Amino acid sequence: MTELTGGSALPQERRVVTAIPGPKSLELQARRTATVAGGVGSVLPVFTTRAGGGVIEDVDGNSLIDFGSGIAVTSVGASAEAVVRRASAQLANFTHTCFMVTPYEGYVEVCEQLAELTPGDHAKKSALFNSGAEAVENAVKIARSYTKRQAVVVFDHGYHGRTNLTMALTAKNMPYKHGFGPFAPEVYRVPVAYGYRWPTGAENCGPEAAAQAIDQITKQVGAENVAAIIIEPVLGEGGFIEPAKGFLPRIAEFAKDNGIVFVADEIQSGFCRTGQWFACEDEGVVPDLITTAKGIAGGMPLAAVTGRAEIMDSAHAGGLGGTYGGNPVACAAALGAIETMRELDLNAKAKRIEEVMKGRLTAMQEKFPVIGDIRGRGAMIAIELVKDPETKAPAPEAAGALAKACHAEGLLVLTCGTYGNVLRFLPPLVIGEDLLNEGLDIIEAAFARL
Ligand code: PLZ
Repeated sequence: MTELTGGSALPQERRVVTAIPGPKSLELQARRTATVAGGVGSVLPVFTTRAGGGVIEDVDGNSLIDFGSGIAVTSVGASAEAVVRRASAQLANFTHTCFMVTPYEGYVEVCEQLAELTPGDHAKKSALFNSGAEAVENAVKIARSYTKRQAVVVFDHGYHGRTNLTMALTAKNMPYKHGFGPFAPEVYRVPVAYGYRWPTGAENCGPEAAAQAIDQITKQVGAENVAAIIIEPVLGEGGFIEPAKGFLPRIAEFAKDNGIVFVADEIQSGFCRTGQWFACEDEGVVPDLITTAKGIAGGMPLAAVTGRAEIMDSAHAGGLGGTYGGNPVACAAALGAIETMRELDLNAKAKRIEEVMKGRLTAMQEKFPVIGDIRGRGAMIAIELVKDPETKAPAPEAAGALAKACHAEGLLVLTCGTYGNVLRFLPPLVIGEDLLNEGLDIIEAAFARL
């Protein structure tokens, strides 16, 4: 594979010249602790100076291999040429007018791109926002306004954000919800097809889980009361759970049959991350609404709700918006990111990353039984760690120790999962294959030492 770094000028190499974090990072961390609220965490407190391609440089001169992409954001790299060029030009022209005051072309162009790239050939419209949580909140507003119903159905292990409504939609208590209630009403949670942990086995999981979910919706909520069903086509924070085959199409069909707006939250899984523009394409599911953020704008804050024109237009004029939604610099960055995804064929890159990672991880699983499951698609790959492959008892300590060992060697990895026992790998799609393999070498050595 050639080195396609999205135009980053940074040397694409791992370089560890101090302890990690190094002395300058530790100094900054002390200042940070004095002034930054303790509730805001950091996975690895090395302070960044530059980042691009597949690396992050820190204040101590270390260069880390990036298997995190700032939580699935910098798919095109953190300083992609087209993003920097277009956003810089926009910055020089104007930073803001507020689209609700005087509009500009970039916003319209992003909506045109979204209409083209999202699944389905029906008429589509979009509205732009700042964060993923805000997009999900607006999808709920739009679905309620369209259906004149109130209930929202979400799934076990789901994650949708940290605002009040999206905390209610999110499954996991710690750290997202604990002590922050009361939560928004009319939110109902049903089972998801988690093949690895399904009692009767992964083969039966898709249809069985769908039947259970549908039974709960019809019996406990009433399909006629449901405005929206919201699901991540690959569940991200919950542990990179790919719903077992058949589950998503069945739930989408149930929604269609009952006049429920089916919302795919593609905030983490979208924009080439899984080797397709959107993960729901894998089973040919066409959502009524799609929420996007993260990868859409190469690191600038931008989010969107895109969907069927008649649903999107159901909110009254002036009912949707926000001061910064679809900021012109963020829109310019998004156009640069989308240009990069097309030009470098990042879907193909993501598929190649999957091939390399799954090959290496499968070989590791044979040696290290702590690796219970390998899953995910494209450059959204995870391993679930267990104390014993038979009982599948979660091993969050092992995940924490592994992540720590990787960090010390200059490889940034993240954990996730309801049980905290999943190591997830989200490299920028432009990472070079040498760096990818070097990262996997570090993971393998860390397992050997565990
Ligand atoms: N929906 C599917 O993955 C954000 C959260 C990190 P915001 N995921 C990373 C953290 O601990 O806060 C996410 C997501 C899905 C919604 C969101 C929310 O997106 O841009 O963080 O609001």
